Amino acid sequence: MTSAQGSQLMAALRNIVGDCNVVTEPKELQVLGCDWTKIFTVDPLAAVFPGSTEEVSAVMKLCHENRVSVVPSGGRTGLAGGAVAGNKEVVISLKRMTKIEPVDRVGLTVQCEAGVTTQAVQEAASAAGLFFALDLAAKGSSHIGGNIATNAGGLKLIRYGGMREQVLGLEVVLPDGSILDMNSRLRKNNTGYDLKQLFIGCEGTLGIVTRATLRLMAKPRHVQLSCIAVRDFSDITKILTISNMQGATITAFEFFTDVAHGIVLQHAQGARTPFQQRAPFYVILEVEDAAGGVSVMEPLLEKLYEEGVCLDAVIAQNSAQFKELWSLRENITESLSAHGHVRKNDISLPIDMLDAFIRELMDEVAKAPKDIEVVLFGHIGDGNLHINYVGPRSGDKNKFQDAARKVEERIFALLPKYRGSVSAEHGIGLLKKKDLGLSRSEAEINLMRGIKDLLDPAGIMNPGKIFDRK
Ligand code: FAD
Ligand code: 2HG
Ligand code: ZN
Repeated sequence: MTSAQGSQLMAALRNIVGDCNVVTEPKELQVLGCDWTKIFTVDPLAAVFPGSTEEVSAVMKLCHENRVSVVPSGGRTGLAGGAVAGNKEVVISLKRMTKIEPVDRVGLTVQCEAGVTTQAVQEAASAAGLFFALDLAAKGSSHIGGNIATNAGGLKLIRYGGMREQVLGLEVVLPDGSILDMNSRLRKNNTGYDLKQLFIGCEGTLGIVTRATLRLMAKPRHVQLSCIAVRDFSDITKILTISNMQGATITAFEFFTDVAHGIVLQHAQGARTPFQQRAPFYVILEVEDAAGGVSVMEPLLEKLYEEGVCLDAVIAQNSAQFKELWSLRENITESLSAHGHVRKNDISLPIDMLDAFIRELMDEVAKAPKDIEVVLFGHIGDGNLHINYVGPRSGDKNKFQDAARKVEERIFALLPKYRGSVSAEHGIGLLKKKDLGLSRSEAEINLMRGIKDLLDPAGIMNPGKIFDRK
């Protein structure tokens, strides 16, 4: 693009969204063109903040006519490089689109614009006496549009499903600027292909989500939370099996290693271990009380002690302790970033294969260079393991990434035989493009490419994410 064409494009963008909603200042663009990964080159042409679906549509149409690529951007908490603009793209940030319609208490739905934060939707539901089920530590920053585009999983998937399960309807702006209204509030609608599903988890490669209708539910029964100290990884799956067989309604089943725990204690303000003696693993278990407020947690923990799978356990006795226990899990990501250079994996396995996989994983971990700490945690009740490689901050960032990649490759190579996934919930983005073939067949990837070509023949919609065009 010549500089005259560039200036013309900027003037046209300003004309659509207003002068103050176009950013071209390089320092600001370094932030706006990046997500949480911070390891990829960032080099956007501009960033724009449309205030309505019509403005998103006009921006998209303009970019389409000029064959300028775009990167949709939400709260930029993504962990796969999906919102990174590294090739003179226009970043389209939905941060001004934050309207939430009044909650529908009969049908249990709420409609909102895509720039609303996850937490704002939780709060709107709660203020109406209802509940929005998606929950993740990034909720204060992540947007509903980003949650939809990544099909976010989070801390409560075991009970309520992921983002896909919360979406009833969507409005999407397609790469040519046309508006596709699939924003129905129907619970049941078997009228041909369910097209909205294509856009959930597409990482912004097929269109821009501008509005959604989300499913709400009655507030859950009172829940109890415990943190359980565990000797051996295999005891974690035993705890899950026993909890299932006891008929517990599990609302969260998370785990972390003592290495993760130590890093949180070091970096998260006010963090304290709830145990006198540290253990190799910890489970965060949240269960609903039975009808009539009868505690399920206490008899369950007794059973776990009896079965010898629990070294020690604490139950949160009040809301402050509840928050404190959760923060031991929720603060891991931020604490790891404070600790050193980080490379992240987000894999999933069939739950009954976890023990066998972990044994093989530990063999690989033992072979890793000594200055790479391997930190394990995640939504283990969903078979979702977060593996973080952490290197000393004093070391060279690029050398660390190369060394961690080598360990990661060996661990990824274990996945196909378990039919595991290289990305459970964070997506492929730029980070895992090379590894897509480990979890998806050639036939599946070709079909994905066909869908991409159909919806985005000009190839301007978040190009280079998930896969490259042939
Ligand atoms: P962004 O990072 O801005 O973008 C993510 C992707 O979505 C990009 O490909 C972008 O192009 C696309 N996109 C954004 N908005 C739109 C739109 N309106 N239309 C189309 N495409 C769009 N993830 C989980 O699944 N579970 C967790 O438990 C979890 N915990 C986290 C905890 C922390 C501390 C952090 C930092 C991240 C965590 N994440 C988790 C990852 C991240 O929060 C999720 O992927 C989230 O859904 C991203 O939302 P966002 O608005 O920040 O999206
Ligand atoms: C979580 O579960 C997030 O806390 C982040 O998905 C995981 O930092 C990570 O690897
Ligand atoms: Zn997670």
